[in-house]
Amino acid sequence: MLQVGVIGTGMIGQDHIRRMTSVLAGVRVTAVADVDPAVAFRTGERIGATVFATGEELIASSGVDAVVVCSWGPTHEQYVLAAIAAGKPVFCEKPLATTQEACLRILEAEAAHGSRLVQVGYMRRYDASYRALKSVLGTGQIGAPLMMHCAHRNASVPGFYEKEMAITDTAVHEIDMVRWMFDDEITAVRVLTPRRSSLGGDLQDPLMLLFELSSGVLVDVETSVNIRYGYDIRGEIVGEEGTAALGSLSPVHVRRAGLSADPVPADWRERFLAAYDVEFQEWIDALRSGGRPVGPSAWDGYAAAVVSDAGVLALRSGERVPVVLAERPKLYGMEVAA
Ligand code: NAD
Ligand code: ISE
Repeated sequence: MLQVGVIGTGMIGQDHIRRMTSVLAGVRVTAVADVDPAVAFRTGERIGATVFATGEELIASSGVDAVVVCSWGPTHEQYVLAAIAAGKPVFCEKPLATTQEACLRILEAEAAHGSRLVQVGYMRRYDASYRALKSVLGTGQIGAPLMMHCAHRNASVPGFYEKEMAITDTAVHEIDMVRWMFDDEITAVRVLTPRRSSLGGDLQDPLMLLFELSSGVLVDVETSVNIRYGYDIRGEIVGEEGTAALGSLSPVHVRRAGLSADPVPADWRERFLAAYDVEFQEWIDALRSGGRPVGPSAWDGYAAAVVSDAGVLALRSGERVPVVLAERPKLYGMEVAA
């Protein structure tokens, strides 16, 4: 049984605790910590886990074999570094860290440890539709890929959400997905600002991002974070001989009263429910069998941060911004995980 400690028991922390306590096999949540002690105590009491005053104390505990970091992005670096220093595997929700410099510090620490400990929560790699799309691409049946069209739509976002978060917090999922889907790197980013939605207050919403890949493939990503009607994730690849798109998720299609309708998920928890389950079960199984994570690595977290930084610069300047990655350390090989 893998004993897991969860740092950050907010929205996604609770969701991952629920799956580790009542859905998945081979795992037990033995410890929790949150900067808000009331939230941590309520959670600890409910699931019978030890509550620690700080994430660092949780990481040091002998009752914790592996750590899950679900706190706010700017706090990820300190906990990931502490887990590496303790030699414990750590699953960090996206983003790995909020600056590429912080991601580089994590890469250095993991390289000094000598083997992989870090996995980053880019769950789209575990989603059945994205996996099926990648598999169609791999068979060559639509020919060489030329373009991909993506949309990432949230019904609404919290009050603290700022315009650059459409890139660093939202489109960062497409950044990782695109690198994985095409086994390629993004080499430049442009960001266009369409007419502003009146539903987003001062937010510059929507945005239109354009990624160039080293193969010449172009990927456009619409982010709309006040779309109201639900959580809608789209992706279509245009190849030389055909196209392939993410399919409908609904097991049932309803036609009534002059309408033909599929339900739209409310949020990421509903849309990626199964993907998070697979992501965590594969992580748990990997740690229990070989002791090493095999999903999205610290390198993937770093690469996403560099592209995301380029996107922020492109948004501010209106210019095309090239992406320059550091040399990939040997530890991460050339494989694209999961
Ligand atoms: P949230 O605000 O609901 O929860 C975060 C929790 O972390 C809060 O309870 C807060 O008190 C706690 N916290 C903050 N600083 C802390 C610290 N220094 N030490 C310990 N606890 C601390 O946020 P959320 O929506 O659950 O997001 C958390 C992380 O998960 C973010 O990095 C976010 O980007 C990521 N996320 C990923 C997905 C996904 O689809 N993979 C979806 C949502 C959120
Ligand atoms: C949130 O943090 C996520 O990661 C969701 O998957 C994404 O859709 C949302 O825009 C982010 O704020």
